[in-house]
Amino acid sequence: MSATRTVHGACNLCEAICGLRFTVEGGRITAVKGDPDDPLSRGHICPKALALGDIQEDPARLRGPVRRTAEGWQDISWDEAYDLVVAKLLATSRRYGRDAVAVYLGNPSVHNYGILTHGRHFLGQLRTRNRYSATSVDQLPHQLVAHWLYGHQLLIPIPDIDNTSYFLVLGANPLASNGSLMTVPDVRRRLADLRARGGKLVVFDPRRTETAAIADEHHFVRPGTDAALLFALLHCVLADGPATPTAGVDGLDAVRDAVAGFTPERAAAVTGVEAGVIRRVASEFAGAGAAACYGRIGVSIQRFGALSQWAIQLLNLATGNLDRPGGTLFTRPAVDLVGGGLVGPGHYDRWRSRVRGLPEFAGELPVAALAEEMLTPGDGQVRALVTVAGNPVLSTPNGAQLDRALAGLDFMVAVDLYVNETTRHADVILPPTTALEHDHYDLVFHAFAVRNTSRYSGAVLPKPDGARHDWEIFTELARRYRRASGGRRRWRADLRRGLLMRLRPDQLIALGLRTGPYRLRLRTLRKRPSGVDLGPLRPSLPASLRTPDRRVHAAPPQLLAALGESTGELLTAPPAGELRLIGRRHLRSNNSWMHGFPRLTKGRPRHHLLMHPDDLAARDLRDGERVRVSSRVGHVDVEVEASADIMPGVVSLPHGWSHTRINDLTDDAFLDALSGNAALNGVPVTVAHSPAD
Ligand SMILES: Nc1nc2c(c(=O)[nH]1)N[C@H]1C(S)=C(S)[C@@H](COP(=O)(O)OP(=O)(O)OC[C@H]3O[C@@H](n4cnc5c(=O)[nH]c(N)nc54)[C@H](O)[C@@H]3O)O[C@H]1N2
Ligand SMILES: Nc1nc2c(c(=O)[nH]1)N[C@H]1C(S)=C(S)[C@@H](COP(=O)(O)OP(=O)(O)OC[C@H]3O[C@@H](n4cnc5c(=O)[nH]c(N)nc54)[C@H](O)[C@@H]3O)O[C@H]1N2
Ligand code: SF4
Ligand SMILES: [Mo]
Repeated sequence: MSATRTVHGACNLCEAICGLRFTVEGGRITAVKGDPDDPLSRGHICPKALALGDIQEDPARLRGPVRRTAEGWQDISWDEAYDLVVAKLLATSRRYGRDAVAVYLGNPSVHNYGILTHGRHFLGQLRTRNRYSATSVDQLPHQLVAHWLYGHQLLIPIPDIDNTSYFLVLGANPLASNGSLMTVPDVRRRLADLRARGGKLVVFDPRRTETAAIADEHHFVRPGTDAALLFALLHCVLADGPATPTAGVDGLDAVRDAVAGFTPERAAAVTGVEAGVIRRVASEFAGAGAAACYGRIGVSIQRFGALSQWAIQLLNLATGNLDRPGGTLFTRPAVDLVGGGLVGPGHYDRWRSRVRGLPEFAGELPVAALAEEMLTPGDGQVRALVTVAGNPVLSTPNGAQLDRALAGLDFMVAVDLYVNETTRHADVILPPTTALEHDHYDLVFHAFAVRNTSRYSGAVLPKPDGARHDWEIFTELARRYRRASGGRRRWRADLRRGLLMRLRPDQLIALGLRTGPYRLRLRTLRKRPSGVDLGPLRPSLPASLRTPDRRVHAAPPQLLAALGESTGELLTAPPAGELRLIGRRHLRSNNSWMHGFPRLTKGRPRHHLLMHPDDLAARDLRDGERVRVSSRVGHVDVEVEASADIMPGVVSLPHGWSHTRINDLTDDAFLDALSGNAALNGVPVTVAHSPAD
């Protein structure tokens, strides 16, 4: 005998941030639908949203703190857990120095606003230089380039997909991912609309993806060679010179000189894209009137991630498409992280990692260095770890090495809902409430959306007795750590911080909205749970820039120098017969988790290695057989699937699976040199019969 309610909510699983309507019966979710009144997602929903209910019910999900003992996991009280964590971390820091405690923040932490608002109260107190996150296996090149060109790491221009007439996409598959650094729910319909109004979609990807399949044109490009392709496109655009660049841009002359050697013919030999195609795409892009070039994971987690992301910005700038409707524009979010000064502009190379000397960015070191920092003895060796919402054993390069390194730590604590391949090493796991049990405001992804909107969602389900939100866990750890470390006096003096810590996330959001560009009230948003529409992306230059002179710096010295140093390598064709490994995503899976829910994993297997039939034949391999994929750092045995949809010379494995771990093949020494971002795509591998068979 339970009432049925319909409750508005949001999906926080991917960057599309769809508005949802949940049917709740007797405390359980019995149906989930897309919210047609949401001004951004317009009713869109994907199969993963249904899994929000599965996570809620999942018996494997942790409901209270646990401690690892010789006999297995043991329930402990929150009090015991907090005290143990604080005592152990403090002891490590006192004995070996602050840098002996490392932190890894995983992807879901940017989808959970309480972690963003309150995580720093605790993590900041650790004052360690060993801070790591998913950023350096993801969008670090975008942030570095934005920092240099536009003066702030989060000033990332977003494609105006709803108004563009030429959409040039490299290394992204929004039909599977639902968009990234381009929050774009309902992307299939938006791309159909683009084509219906006579626009063109052109995709460069080593695999004929779901997105490539609906494009006007798809071209294979050899993994890791996009920078050569992009500089050749730029070479054509700048040499032909019909387009008018965006106003207020400095440095394009230096760029023209720097890309002089990137002729379409030379780029063709490296990339596998015909010179004629490069010439034609360049001239169509420059002549389209409103065009947007966009590149995502495929061109970020690779050898030349920063140069590729720079080249993408340059292509948009040089053709006047930056800050133009239908081109790429900065957003104007209701809580303004950039303009409101809530996130700093970023800084580069203020310090370096101890062992390999990799540069920090915005206070974080590249996660490819984490395992060696644990395994290499000496002053500053990492001996304890805090992970938050992540699974770096599956998500970061040479995961097997990290797995070994974690086993040797003195202490580890994880704030996570699950025991996973990483948190199984933790001494203590502190599980927070689920996404349905807390309220939500999307601090990050409104800021990267193709339309300005704002939405606050209350909790869908009540918080269970004894449960803790992520932000409450951090607040309590912060209090106890402060007390135990004797920092109380300084803390009292630091009034502003103290006040901020006393506010709940929704109170902070209320402040951010009130002082933001639309002066919104949280009260208004509470009354309109589908969200409010704040209009399309609009030109905002030069006011939105954060460079001191309010001009775009198209040719930062570091990027120019890196281009000069890499030109030789960029224009050298890879050795014949080499196989390069790339990753892929599927609509029904989400990074390293949610592979355990039958409703998402039913149907045909999706973990196979995709390989071109010619490459199979050349190695005497058969479709469906188990093969061994080997790289410098490890090997994986997996079934191979013949596919003409993959470029010859390329193989693809999905990312995030626990039994075919792609990151046991990716290499912690294979990086984007400039940013330190892991080059998880384009890894040289060999494929042969599996010795096990
Ligand atoms: N080879 C290859 N590797 C890749 C990629 C690739 O394309 N190819 N992609 C990279 C990218 S882009 C990313 S972002 C990373 C992602 O990799 P990670 O940073 O490791 O993130 P996830 O796998 O999403 O982390 C999942 C964990 O977060 C926990 N979690 C979920 N929600 C919450 C919450 O609200 N609070 C807390 N405390 N915990 C929560 C889950 O229980 C789960 O254990 O992987 C990267 N690795
Ligand atoms: N369903 C689902 N959605 C997700 C996620 C998920 O795991 N599942 N993860 C979320 C996260 S954390 C992120 S960061 C986004 C990522 O969003 P996307 O970037 O759209 O992610 P992918 O689908 O991995 O697409 C990357 C594409 O790059 C191609 N590629 C690989 N190497 C190269 C290369 O060298 N050059 C070029 N040109 N292409 C290359 C691959 O073939 C693939 O098609 O997705 C988010 N959305
Ligand atoms: S597209 Fe992303 S945000 Fe939308 S329902 Fe699916 S997982 Fe959730
Ligand atoms: Mo990501």
